[in-house]
Amino acid sequence: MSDLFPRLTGADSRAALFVGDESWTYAELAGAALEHVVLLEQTGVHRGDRVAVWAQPDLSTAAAMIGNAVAGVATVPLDPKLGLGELSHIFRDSEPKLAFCAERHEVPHEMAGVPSARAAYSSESASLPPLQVDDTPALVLYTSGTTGPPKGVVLTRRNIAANLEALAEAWEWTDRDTVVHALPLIHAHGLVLGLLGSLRVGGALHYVPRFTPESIGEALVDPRHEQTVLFAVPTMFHRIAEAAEQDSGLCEALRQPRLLVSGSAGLSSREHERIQTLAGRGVHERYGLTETLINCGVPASHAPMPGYVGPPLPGVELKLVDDQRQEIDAHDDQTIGEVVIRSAAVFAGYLNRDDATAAVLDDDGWFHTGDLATRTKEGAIRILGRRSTDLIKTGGYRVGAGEIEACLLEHPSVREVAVVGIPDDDLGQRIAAFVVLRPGQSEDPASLTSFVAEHLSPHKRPRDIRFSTELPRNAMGKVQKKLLGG
Ligand code: MCA
Ligand code: AMP
Repeated sequence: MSDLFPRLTGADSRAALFVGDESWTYAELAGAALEHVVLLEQTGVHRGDRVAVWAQPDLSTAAAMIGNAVAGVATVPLDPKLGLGELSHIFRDSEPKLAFCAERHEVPHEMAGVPSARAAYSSESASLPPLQVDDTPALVLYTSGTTGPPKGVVLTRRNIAANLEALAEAWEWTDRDTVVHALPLIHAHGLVLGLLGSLRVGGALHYVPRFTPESIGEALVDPRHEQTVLFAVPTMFHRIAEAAEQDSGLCEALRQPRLLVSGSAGLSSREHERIQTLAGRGVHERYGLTETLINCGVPASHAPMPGYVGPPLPGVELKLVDDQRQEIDAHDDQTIGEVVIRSAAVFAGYLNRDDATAAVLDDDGWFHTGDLATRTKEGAIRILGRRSTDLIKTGGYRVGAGEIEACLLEHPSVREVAVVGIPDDDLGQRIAAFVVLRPGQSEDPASLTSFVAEHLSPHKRPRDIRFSTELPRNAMGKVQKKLLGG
């Protein structure tokens, strides 16, 4: 398919999007996207520019993102929970020509220097011109690294189309499916797979604005849907399982979807078993990164494989390499190597960060993920951890320890700090900060957590603050995070 969203080109009255109690057909979404294109013209936005979109749970948010694509403009999605420090970094780095917010929602922070626009599109029926699958940047997704502020991952139309095509094949994903999810519309999982994936296959997305197990259960049994597929992170499956064990209605709802898909972090065998018992079917896991999109997945035609993320998707080349980046040709499910990936979905680079891009993407197009894994003789991949303890996965969010450390070091009472991820049944890892205060200072943990919350998104707040008199260091003076549980 050389058109990114064929069903928006020949737009019809088939449902495309459900948000809360509202819904739009493909023709209405196309009409709304064209209204956004007019707004872009009126505000002097041109092809090749970037436009930020506050990712509020609203039909107009989707229209703005699709309209941006029609205008040849890359979308920079903004988390409505972004801290002011993060927002100024994103605006400085991506220099958007406009920041759009759906009219019914508050703009969380206004920023001088970036014009803002509000609109509620009225959804007149229309069709879009074809969106050529080419190397036009479509999205800039901000994601944390081990150090420094988040980097903008540039994904092109070709990256997105290639990955969605591979997933559609692996999951037998068609226009009969309505994806149900409650993920934020700022990351690959909720935005690329959930929203753009549903539109590309010509199916529908039922977006649940705020995750609760009950709201997911209601969406799964919504009579408007022919068949559903659930996308969620392990924390959500954990909470759904906890609730379903006490709620037979929810348990019944969990039996309805054609496919249950987990990703963004590893789903423990315990949660796999719980869902299998409750739903009478298991969870199909898949593995990816913002920079590569999804690399591996258990195919729908295959039984779920607890502990494994399946083989590489069609069109994805995967190698395991050692510390010297030499290939390890092992298929024994024992030998551990770093996962490196080559595919048409691998990103175009970090925005304004050629140095950081060169560190992970080699001259032959192989992307070094930092994830450690084994491979079975059938080719199934088992993710075992990451090379760096400084990347934390909490609730499926990637959080760089360095970003939180830098924030806490701005606090006048803090002399030293080390941030680590500690294993957590619910979040996978929870963020813990080990803090050494300046002599004579005293602070309570809540004041430090609030300090982080003033600058960064809520999910970056440490759940544990532990005070100590010094941090464990090696002979070179480097903090020994392993001794702190990280
Ligand atoms: C958090 N809270 C806190 C603290 N930390 N309050 C006080 N002190 C703290 N230290 C706040 C939360 O912000 C929330 O606030 C409230 O406490 C309740 O928290 P909780 O119920 O635990 O919910 P949550 O932690 O906010 O959310 C859990 C979640 C969320 C819904 C599972 O983590 C989530 O949406 N995760 C999805 C991440 C994702 O989409 N990742 C995809 C990356 P309030 O109630 O005000 O909100 S893309 C990717 O990874 C690749 C490509 C892939 O493979 O998919
Ligand atoms: P992000 O860029 O937020 O997309 O995070 C990507 C990281 O999430 C990967 O490098 C992995 O460490 C982790 N990840 C994603 N899916 C899985 C999975 N199914 N199992 C284990 N880790 C995963």
